[in-house]
Amino acid sequence: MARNTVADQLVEILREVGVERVYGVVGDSLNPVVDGIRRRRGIEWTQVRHEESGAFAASAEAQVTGQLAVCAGSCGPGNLHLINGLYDAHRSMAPVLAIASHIPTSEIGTGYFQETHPDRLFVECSHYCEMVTDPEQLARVTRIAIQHAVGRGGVSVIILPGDVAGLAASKQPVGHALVTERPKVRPGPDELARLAELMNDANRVTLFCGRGTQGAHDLVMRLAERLKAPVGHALRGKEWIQYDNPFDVGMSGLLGYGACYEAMHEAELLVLLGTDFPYPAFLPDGVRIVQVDHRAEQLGRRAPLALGVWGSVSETIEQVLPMVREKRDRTFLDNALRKHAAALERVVGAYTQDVEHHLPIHPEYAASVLDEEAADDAVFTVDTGMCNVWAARYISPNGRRRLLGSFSHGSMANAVPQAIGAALAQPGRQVVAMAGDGGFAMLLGELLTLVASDLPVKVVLFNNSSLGMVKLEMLVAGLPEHGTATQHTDFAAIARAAGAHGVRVERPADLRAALREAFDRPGPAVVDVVTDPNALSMPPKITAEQVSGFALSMGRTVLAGGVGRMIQLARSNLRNIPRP
Ligand SMILES: Cc1ncc(C[n+]2csc(CCOP(=O)(O)OP(=O)(O)O)c2C)c(N)n1
Ligand SMILES: [Mg+2]
Repeated sequence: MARNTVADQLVEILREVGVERVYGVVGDSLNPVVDGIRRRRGIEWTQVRHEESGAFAASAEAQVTGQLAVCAGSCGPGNLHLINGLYDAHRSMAPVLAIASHIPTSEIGTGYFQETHPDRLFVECSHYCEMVTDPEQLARVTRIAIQHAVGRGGVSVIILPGDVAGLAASKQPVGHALVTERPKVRPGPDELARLAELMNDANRVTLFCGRGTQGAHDLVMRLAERLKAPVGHALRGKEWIQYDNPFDVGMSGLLGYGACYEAMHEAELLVLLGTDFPYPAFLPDGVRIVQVDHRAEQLGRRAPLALGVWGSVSETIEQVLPMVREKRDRTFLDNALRKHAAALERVVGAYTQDVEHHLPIHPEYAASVLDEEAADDAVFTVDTGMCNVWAARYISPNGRRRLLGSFSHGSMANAVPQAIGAALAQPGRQVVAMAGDGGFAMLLGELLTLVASDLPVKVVLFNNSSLGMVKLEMLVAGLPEHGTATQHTDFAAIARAAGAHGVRVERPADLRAALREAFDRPGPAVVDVVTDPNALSMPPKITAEQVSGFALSMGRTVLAGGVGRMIQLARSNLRNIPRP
């Protein structure tokens, strides 16, 4: 295609780096870009109903493919709507490029119709945020933006006034090899030697894993075997580390379970692997802490370190393993495995009693049936709220499934928009959105996107007619719940009216068949599961004040939710403990 406008040139560069679609909502100032996409083969304009969804979708696409994804918003309110999704993408380190079109250059600074300052607005949620005012800038700024998003992992924003987008493009050649793969970071020899020394000196070592352990499962297991170390994880590490793990002691954090907290606190040396786990309150005082991360700026953000190792997790373990002596004493590990199994045995029955008849349906039951019925390589997107808890406890990772959420930014309404991005990026793969009724309602327009684009996303709605997570938070704080109830809504009927398959499930006995049917049918489906709003879950460590506050405002407490198939892993790990 002949390059003629600045917008065409932008589209051309996006195609060159493999971008196949741009998510957004059209708008006057964006017209040259949308028109450029219409005329260019190999790239599509993907219409969503809210720009925030476009940013979430791009983020999910980037997270499942590992490649750059793109969203766009028109001037003023159009691109302003991107912001929450961009915050999420940025904090998820998803390489996303946002095109924010802008008011005419001649009007900037005059309080013109729809005027905002995207160059100021998006600074905090991006690595790079620059305005193009001259055609000569476009190619270079676009490349720099892409390199920031890919290289540093996160968002770049190009601000393009509509008049500039429509100008004739520069005649300068744009061809340029862009770097799209991130290298592994190898730590310095001194850090590696010191790391080995700390590991060799400590009798009790615990490994705590985050998202940075992606692709390092086997190496983490080898290190744990060498050190006889329990292995726990943060929520974002779960999908990479919690399966086939003979050292598993569960998860720490507000949604945690099992013996991870104890294993971290009873260790002599705690090794944080690729995690920016945000809760200092769950990290131990008086335990030596080592942190390994490929981003130097993350080191020591949450706890004082005995050693910070600037390196990729896999590269660090590969380099350090030859220097680490095999420990013979399994006592610490075996005790942690026993505690973990016992902790899970205590709660495994939490929801299972008479659950086939319990009305409304217990959400933990719904999550466990979903876990069994979903495909082995399904992508689960999980709304912020109680769905996070159900996913953390019931969705069994296996190295092929994916689990996406708004785990760092914690925004509601992420699940369906993220599912749009995952479904478009990987056609043929099962995509399940675990949505809350509050989250689903918040960006309900995307139900129409699912239908319009005929995306086979299966929305499993945990419909408790409640902003349940906040209700729990209020109870924990000793406050009477207020503003958390929402009206009963038949979302299945809404789905059917929109043209999707919709089924409302009120009886537990109907759940499995409803899920199977939704999975078997082509196209979008909403399985509206009416769930119990009083099914609550508590973190494994809560303070006395929290407990009394909780008990004060609630006659009946469920101090810990159940766990799903991970009990089988815990039980089988017990069998690895050598008999005396
Ligand atoms: C955009 C946004 N607004 C508000 C919140 C605070 N918040 C966190 S979870 C939640 C309730 C979510 O309700 P729902 O989607 O129904 O899920 P549930 O917890 O009931 O399962 C709220 C209001 C948030 N995290 N994000
Ligand atoms: Mg709810």
